[in-house]
Amino acid sequence: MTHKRRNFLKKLIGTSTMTVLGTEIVFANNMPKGYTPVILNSLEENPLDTLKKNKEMTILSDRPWNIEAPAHLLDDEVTPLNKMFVRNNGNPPENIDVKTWTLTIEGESAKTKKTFTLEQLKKQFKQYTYQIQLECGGNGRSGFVPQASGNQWSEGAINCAEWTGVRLKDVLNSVGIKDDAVYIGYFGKDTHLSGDPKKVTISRGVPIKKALEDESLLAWAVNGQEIPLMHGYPLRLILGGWPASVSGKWLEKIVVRNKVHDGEKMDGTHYRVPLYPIEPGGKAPDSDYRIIESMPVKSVITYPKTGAMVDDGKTISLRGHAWAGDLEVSQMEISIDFGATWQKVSLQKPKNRLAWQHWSTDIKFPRKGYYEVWAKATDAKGISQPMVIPAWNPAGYLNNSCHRIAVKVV
Ligand SMILES: Nc1nc2c(c(=O)[nH]1)N[C@H]1C(S)=C(S)[C@@H](COP(=O)(O)O)O[C@H]1N2
Ligand SMILES: [Mo]
Repeated sequence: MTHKRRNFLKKLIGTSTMTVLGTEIVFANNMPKGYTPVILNSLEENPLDTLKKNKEMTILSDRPWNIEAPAHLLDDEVTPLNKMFVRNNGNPPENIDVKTWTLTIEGESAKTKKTFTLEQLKKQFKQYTYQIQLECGGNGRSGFVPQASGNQWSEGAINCAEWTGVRLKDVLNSVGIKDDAVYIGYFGKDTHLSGDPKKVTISRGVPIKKALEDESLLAWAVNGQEIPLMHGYPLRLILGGWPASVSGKWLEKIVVRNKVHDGEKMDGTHYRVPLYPIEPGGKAPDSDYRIIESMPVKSVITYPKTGAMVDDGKTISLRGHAWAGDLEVSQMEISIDFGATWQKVSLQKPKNRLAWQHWSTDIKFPRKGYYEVWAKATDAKGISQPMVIPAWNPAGYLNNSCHRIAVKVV
C-alpha cells in the first residue's frame, strides 16, 4: 500500500464510523489519537515484493538497500535474480534512459578518450557469457567479535549468476593503453546518501592485469535478462573472485591509471586489511594495510536448511557450493562430529573460470540426536577454510570460516 493510501485510510478511521475495513471497529472511540490499527500495518507492501526479491531474503538496511540470502536460498546452481544479495553504498540512479546511456574510457594512461553507447558496445565487440561468483568483501562480518563496523552479513552476500557482455580488455585495447598503466578505476551513476551531487559513493578498481582477464566483463545482462536496477542497470563491471565492491554498478566511466586508483573507498580500512594479525578490537597504522585482491577459499551448505529434522536411519543428501577467489577449489570435505573426522565429498568442476563449484554427498547419521554439519573447502594451493573465525580486522572482511548447520535426527 502506498503512503498516500495509508494516510487516507488513517484519516477515514479518525473521522468516520469505521466501514473502511468492511466492518465496524467496535471500540473505535477508545483508540488513541493517530493510532494505526494493526490490520493496516499488515496490509502494507512488503519491500521484498517491490524489489522482486524472494520473501525469505533478509533486509539488513533500507537506506541504502542491503539485502542478503539465507544460505538455504542459495541452493540453485545459477543464482536466480530474486535470490541475489544487494549491496548499495548510495542511491541507485533514477530515470535511466538506455538509449542515451554512455560509457567513457579515459585517464592518464589511456591513449585517447572514447565514449560508447550501449548499442556501440554490443555491435563493435564480441559478446561473452560467463557464470561469475560475486562475494561482498564483508560477507560473514557478523561472525567477528568484537563486532566489526559495517553491514552485519551472515553467509549470504554471495551469488553466482550468468553475466553477458563484452570483454573489458577488448574495449580497453580499442581505446589504447599506455605502457605505464597499472590500474583501472570505475565511476557509477548512483548518488551519495547525503544528496550532495559532488560526493562520490564508491569508485574502486583493480590492477590492469585483473582488468585484462578474459572473464572481466562490461555486462548488460544477467541470466539472459537486462540487469535489474538494484544490480547496476543498464551496465556494470564484472570482476569475479575479488571483493564484489570492484564490480561497479550503473557504470558510466572507467579510468586507466598510472598509479593505484585513488577513488572513494580505496583507502583507510575500506576493503583493506592489516598486513599482519592484530588483536581483536585493535588498530594498525594506515601504512600497514593492503588492498584485498583475490578472495579466500570458502563454501556454503545450501541443503538442508539449518535446523532440519531428519528421520532416524534415513539417508539424506547434503549439498552446496565452494569457491576460492581467482583459484579453483580442489577438495571439499564435511564433518558431522565437530571436526574430529572429515569425509571427502564429490566436487564438480566450475562451469568456467571464476564460477563457484557444486558439491554434494549422501549421509546417514549414526543415531538419534543433535548434530552439526560443518563444510570445509580447500583451494588449488592447498589452503583450507579455518574452523574458527580468522584474523579480526577493523572493517570485518574475509571471514571464510567453515559454514555450519544444525541437524536433529529424530
Ligand atoms: N556504483 C556502485 N557499484 C557498486 C556498489 C555501489 O554501491 N555503487 N557496491 C559494491 C559492493 S560493496 C558490492 S558487494 C557489489 C554488490 O553487487 P550487487 O548489489 O549486485 O549484489 O556491488 C559493488 N558495486
Ligand atoms: Mo561489498
